[in-house]
Amino acid sequence: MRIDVVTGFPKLLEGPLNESIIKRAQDKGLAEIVVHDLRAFTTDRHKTIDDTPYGGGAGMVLKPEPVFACIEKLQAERRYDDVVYLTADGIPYTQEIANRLSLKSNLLFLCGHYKGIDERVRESLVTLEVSIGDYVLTGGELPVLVVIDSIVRLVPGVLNDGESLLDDSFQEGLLGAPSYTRPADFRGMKVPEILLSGNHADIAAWRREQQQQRTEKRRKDLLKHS
Ligand code: J9Q
Repeated sequence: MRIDVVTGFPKLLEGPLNESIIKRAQDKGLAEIVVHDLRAFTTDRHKTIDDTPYGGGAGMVLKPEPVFACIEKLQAERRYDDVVYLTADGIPYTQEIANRLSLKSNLLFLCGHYKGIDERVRESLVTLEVSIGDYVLTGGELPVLVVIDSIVRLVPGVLNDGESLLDDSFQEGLLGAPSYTRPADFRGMKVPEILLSGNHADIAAWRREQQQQRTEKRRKDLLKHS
């Protein structure tokens, strides 16, 4: 899988993409992630990527010229399955969307400012608009990291046995069961006896029950509809 990211703030991405499982995925050749600095596509002395909004109002809007120049250059090199824009007014991001995107070969992500990008970019270049939740952020860089993390871990071969996808509770529409590690007694707080029993069928049934109870108590919305 090849992932390109277009941003005015490449340094916000480089640290997180070069650590842990995402780094390992790239080292193994399972994912290639390339970050592109929008400022490299400006033509003025000050490398201006944003401007004030027409009609007035607070905040700045990403200018169309560097975004078009960057994305058109990339699209001349390969065909993208989707051009994804992270925005608070996008469709809510879910595990189902992550599953679908993880099957693609070429994805291009565009990070906007808090006030967004010129609407003509969205109309002409963007094919998928997603939101990671209902809160205000300063830009699309952190949401892009969330989405890339959720996708890359699903690429076959990225996770090792101890990180198995089979344990992803969200794939079943449930919250996870509680986890414990040694010691079995920490300051008098004991690990549930069943987890020490070695009876794997009973453990699986207990965990399933914990997942049901937690989901019922904390996230009734997950149990409805689907
Ligand atoms: C770019 N708040 O918020 C939720 N998902 C994405 C976003 C977002 C934001 C500001 C800028 C994306």
